[in-house]
This record gives sequence, structure tokens and C-alpha cells, in this order.
Amino acid sequence: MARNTLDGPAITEALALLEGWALEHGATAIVKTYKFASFSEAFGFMTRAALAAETLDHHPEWFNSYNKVEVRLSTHSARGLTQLDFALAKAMDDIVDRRDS
Ligand code: H2B
Repeated sequence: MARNTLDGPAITEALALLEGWALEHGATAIVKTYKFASFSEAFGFMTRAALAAETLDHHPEWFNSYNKVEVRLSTHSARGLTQLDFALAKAMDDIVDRRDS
């Protein structure tokens, strides 16, 4: 998947396809905070997301506090946003949507 940075219109378009993700100041990252019913659910999400990150060879910056997971996605090598960030964001949202099913 392309590791070239997306321009403003492409970022707006990609962001519109997601729910709950926001553009960080400077437009070099997207952020979202997930909240779960328990630490166990939060950590289960992180475990699944870690496997998705490995598959994509693209990794999140994240912070966990009890049932909360704050995620920041950016492509370090490109110093900005690429398709990979949006692919990982979608994979993370899909993991949450598949919960309990
Ligand atoms: N993750 C993120 N977020 N940005 C990168 O530039 C990046 C990565 N590079 N995961 C990958 C790994 C690179 O180091 C490996 C060698 O493909």
C-alpha cells in the first residue's frame, strides 16, 4: 500500500469514510479514543489491533488507561498521513464492530 503522503482533499475524503476519527493539529495524524466496558475488553481490542498492525506492517501510537484506548495514527517514514493510516483506522473500527459477534 502506498506510503506517499495524502494531500488535503484526499485526507478529507478518507476521513469522511470513518466515524469518530479527527485530524490532529498540523494534519500529520488522525486520532480517536475508544472506550470499552472494562480493561479486559480494552486489552482484547489492543491485542486484535496489534495483529492487524503486524499484518499491515503499520503500527499505532496508543495509550491505554483502564477501559480507554487513545489511538494516534501517522506514517513516521512519510512524516504525515498515508493510505496505511486510514487502512489501520478502518481495521480497528472493524474489530470494535465485530465485538460480541
Ligand atoms: N508504522 C508507522 N506508523 N509508520 C511507519 O513509518 C512504519 C510503521 N514503518 N511500522 C514500518 C513499520 C517500517 O519500520 C517497517 C520496516 O516496514
